[in-house]
Amino acid sequence: MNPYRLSPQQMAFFNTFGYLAFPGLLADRIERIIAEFEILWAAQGGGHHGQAHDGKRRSCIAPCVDRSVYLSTMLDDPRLEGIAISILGENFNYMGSDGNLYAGDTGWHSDGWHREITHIKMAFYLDPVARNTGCLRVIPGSHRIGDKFADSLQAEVFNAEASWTIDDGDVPCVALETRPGDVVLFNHNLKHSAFGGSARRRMFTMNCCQRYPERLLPELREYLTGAARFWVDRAYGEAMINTASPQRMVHLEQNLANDGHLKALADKARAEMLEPSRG
Ligand SMILES: O=C(O)CCC(=O)C(=O)O
Repeated sequence: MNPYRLSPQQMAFFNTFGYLAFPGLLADRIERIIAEFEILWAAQGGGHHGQAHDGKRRSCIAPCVDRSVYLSTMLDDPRLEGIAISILGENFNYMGSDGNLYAGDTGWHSDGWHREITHIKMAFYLDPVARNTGCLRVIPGSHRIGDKFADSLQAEVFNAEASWTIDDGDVPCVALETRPGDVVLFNHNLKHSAFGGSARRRMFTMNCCQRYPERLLPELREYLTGAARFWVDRAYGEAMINTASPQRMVHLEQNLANDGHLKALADKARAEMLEPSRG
């Protein structure tokens, strides 16, 4: 059994505020992780889908870690797996990964608005980032759907100027400043953003969620349709699937059993879009 677990206090913090930070958690692996990340970009022409990164628009690789045998092992890392198990249960689902060269700000948003199933994102920033140089900013407690505070924010934060006569960058928040090797994690419902980063701000993410009960499988299939805009045919990349141990497969199995509709949707996206989505 994986012995790594969050403490009751970390769990309470996550439940109340919607995020956690783990300074230095992957310091022992970060050099190789960055090297493998750069190999993926080189294989993709340096930027988005065979183009150079122009420093003006976000370039994206999706799936990201799934394309690399080494990066796929991050899902087996007992520290990351133990964190996900603590929040989501032993049989949590891995929900994919994106790799990014950001350029410019990311406005306030949630990654989902999930009422029943908890979804989390682990984010890995590969350069030192601070409040005004592109670190992740979060609004604590904004993930709690049904809570008056979170619901008011959901109605007002997408236009801070009109709602409160303030700039997006002045919305009260916590700035999760990080160095390479740190890990930050948040509930998908949590409002988050980033401001003032460089023209090649490197980060990638890994998403995980609770296993879906049978009655909510249509919702899981709907979630998976979101991958079609990246022109991917399956829920996971080949390296992730082909090198999966039985333990890793626990976290892949439910999506692999429910992604049969994805290829047709990805084919449609390939026919209709000039390039895969940038995010
Ligand atoms: O670092 C950023 O620009 C924001 C990241 C983000 O919004 C996300 O990964 O969902």
